[in-house]
Amino acid sequence: MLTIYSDDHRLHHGRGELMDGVIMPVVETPARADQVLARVRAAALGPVAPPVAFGRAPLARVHDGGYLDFLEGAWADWIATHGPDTDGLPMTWPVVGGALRRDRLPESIDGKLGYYGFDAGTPVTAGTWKASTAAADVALTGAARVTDGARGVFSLCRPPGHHAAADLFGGYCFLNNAAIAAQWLCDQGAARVAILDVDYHHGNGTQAIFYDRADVLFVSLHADPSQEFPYFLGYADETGRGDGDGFTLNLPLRWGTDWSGYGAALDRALARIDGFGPDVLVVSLGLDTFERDPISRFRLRSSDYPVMGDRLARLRRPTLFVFEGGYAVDALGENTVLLLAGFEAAA
Ligand code: 6XA
Ligand code: ZN
Repeated sequence: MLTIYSDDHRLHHGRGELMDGVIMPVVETPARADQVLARVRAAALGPVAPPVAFGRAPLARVHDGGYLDFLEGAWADWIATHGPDTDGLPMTWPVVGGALRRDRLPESIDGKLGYYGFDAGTPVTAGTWKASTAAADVALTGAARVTDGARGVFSLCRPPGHHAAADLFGGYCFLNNAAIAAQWLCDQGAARVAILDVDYHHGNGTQAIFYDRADVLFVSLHADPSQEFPYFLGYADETGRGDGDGFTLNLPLRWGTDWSGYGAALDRALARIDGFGPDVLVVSLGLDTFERDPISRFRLRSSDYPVMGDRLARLRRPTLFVFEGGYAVDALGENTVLLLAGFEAAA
């Protein structure tokens, strides 16, 4: 399987995130992608190629123009106010319901961070924009190889993307790599694209981007948002809206879920995708379902990932894997490659 990868991910290296009541060292580190790449090479999964630069147009098909301008200039704005010794983090938010307003974009960088960011765990750094645009290019280049006829391609994106909405960053995500690739595939002529999100966390950004649409099916297995981040989206009663009614399927699972519960939910997800009949499958590939993940509470084992890859291959669709979360760094490369190799073996 071809892997698309860019060293530019290392330009995004946050110092701290607010977790458990204190600023802690970030868990979303460059070592994650480095470790996965090393394992891709050691296991001889296939060739590794750099991305092609697609520019701003495919980003603007998914993200708000004002949001892209903000992200591009956020670090310069931050250091003009606060200097370069800390990263940009929001701390005041325009809550829903009208008690605070979201119809005014503040001129202050602290105001802008709260306007466009939804958590205090996603630091904006000197290299965030460059790394994020490179990650989008990694996803788009993978999508292009799929349209060229590849059966499966792995886009090793970092930073991840599935929490980023049209005009929101959070959950370590800035640009929604999977959504940008899915929209690009639609723009190239795909009539139906399915996105299967197997990250431990709900892909709230991806769901929101496609919530009104019948041409992009969003199916997600994730920790019950009543227990887990992002808390405010990802419930089973969210099924789409308007034309998109019936084209979102959320399968929330309780803390402690192991393969017995996960595999059954995966079969439901795959049956829905099969019924949809997509031209292309985009998999938001998070490996934070692993039993030793430091911030997650599912109990999947390494031996479960080849089985997952095998089942994905049995859909018999051209498939783009877009890397998302996973923080048990010592096992992350192994688990990722086990899944992708399981896919290849059955494809
Ligand atoms: C809260 C947890 C962020 C989750 C990030 C993630 N700081 N999403 O892995 O898939
Ligand atoms: Zn995650």
